Amino acid sequence: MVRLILRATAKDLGSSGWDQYTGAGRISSFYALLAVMHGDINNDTFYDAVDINLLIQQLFFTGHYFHDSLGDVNCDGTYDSTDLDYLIAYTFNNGPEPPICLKYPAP
Ligand SMILES: [Ca+2]
Ligand SMILES: [Ca+2]
Repeated sequence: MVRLILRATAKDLGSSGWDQYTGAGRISSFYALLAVMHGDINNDTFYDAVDINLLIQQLFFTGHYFHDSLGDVNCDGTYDSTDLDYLIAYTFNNGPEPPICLKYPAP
């Protein structure tokens, strides 16, 4: 799983896709961490009411509290009220765990 995440979030170098000289490209620890951290907005390794509160703050009030992809709990490429519903369902109603997001391109 770690290899999959590192490959999927690496910045492609050289020929498009995997090649013998640069492999999958340059590892991006930032995007690799984002792939597994989204939803855990305060980065304390738990999904809880604090994360829900942070998402509410960014969705409905002024301010920008976290990288946009951290709020994309359902991995659809944006954060909105459906991510809030997803996080609430997981935290309080035994909903599905937030998936690993591999779609964010490496910088
Ligand atoms: Ca958290
Ligand atoms: Ca989303």
